[in-house]
Amino acid sequence: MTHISYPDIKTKIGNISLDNPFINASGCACYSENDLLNLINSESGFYITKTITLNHRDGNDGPRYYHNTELSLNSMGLPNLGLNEYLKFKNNIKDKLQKMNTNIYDINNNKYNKPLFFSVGTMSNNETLEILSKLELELDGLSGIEFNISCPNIEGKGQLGYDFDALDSFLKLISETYLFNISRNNLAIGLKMSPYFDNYQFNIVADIIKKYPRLDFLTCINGLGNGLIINREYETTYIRPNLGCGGIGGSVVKPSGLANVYKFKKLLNDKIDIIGCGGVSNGSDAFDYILAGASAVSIGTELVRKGTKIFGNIKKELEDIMIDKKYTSLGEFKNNLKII
Ligand code: RRO
Repeated sequence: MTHISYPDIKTKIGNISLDNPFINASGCACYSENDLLNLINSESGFYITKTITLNHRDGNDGPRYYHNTELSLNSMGLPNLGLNEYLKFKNNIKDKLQKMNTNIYDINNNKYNKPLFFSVGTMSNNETLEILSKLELELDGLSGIEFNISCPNIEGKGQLGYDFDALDSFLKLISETYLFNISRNNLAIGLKMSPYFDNYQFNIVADIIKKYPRLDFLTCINGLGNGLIINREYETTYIRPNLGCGGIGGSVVKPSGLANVYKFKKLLNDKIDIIGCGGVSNGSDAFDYILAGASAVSIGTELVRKGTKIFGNIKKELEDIMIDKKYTSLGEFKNNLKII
């Protein structure tokens, strides 16, 4: 009988250890307590909330989400339950897990085995500071914070990621808070990035990021803003907000996602970990992102389409590719893309 030894797919974001590199893309299947419990019970390596604002938001009027086999289009407008509800969820997980038949809660060591990240909104500097002052008192059970500098769907508000001076001022402001003094071993801090398309943009943003060495990770990329999909039969848009335009996700954005991971990894080297996001639907997509420099991989559109069972499938597919290529750990091919 042949014995297959499974490759090691453990990884790290900052100093947070992960059993595997897979996470839900913020915004996908992570709005409600039930969504988050489903993620805990899935085979993802870690999980993240919908982007959180101080107060509850209903978001934009519907229809506001559409997908077909190749892509998704959304203009959700940041609907979320507000900070207090997500804090309540975080603080009650232990009780809930103890009641469920799950090995995610390790009773003997009194700890969770699946790191939780919060996605935090950046609607205004004052609001972000208020969120941070509350979070500073509530860090137990929180492993990471991803600041969303790239929401494409807030009417009247551009992306912080495209306003370089405002981005620098924002990072300076949060870098002076208590949060940035917390050890990397306890908390990973990162940014959900806008997609960039021009080398000038990559260089300028990388230079800004370098000024804040406590940043542990970048998640590249958020949806491609202002896409339009047309329903030809009815001669209408598919979604209602923003004249029918919204953020594009799914397999069509993968080349942009890969290039953003690859370019930032080249510009920032090992100073920062990258979570690859955009068009991941199978193990080959995940392999490509890791080869281009990603330490972890988010799943968005395909998670909404298939549900949390996608994590088990994609993990197995990545392991099979590694077995085929005789890789025994992610480090053997991560950031090893060769130019022909
Ligand atoms: O809620 C949204 O409309 C939304 C957000 Br905050 C985001 O970061 N990315 C996206 O595609 N939609």
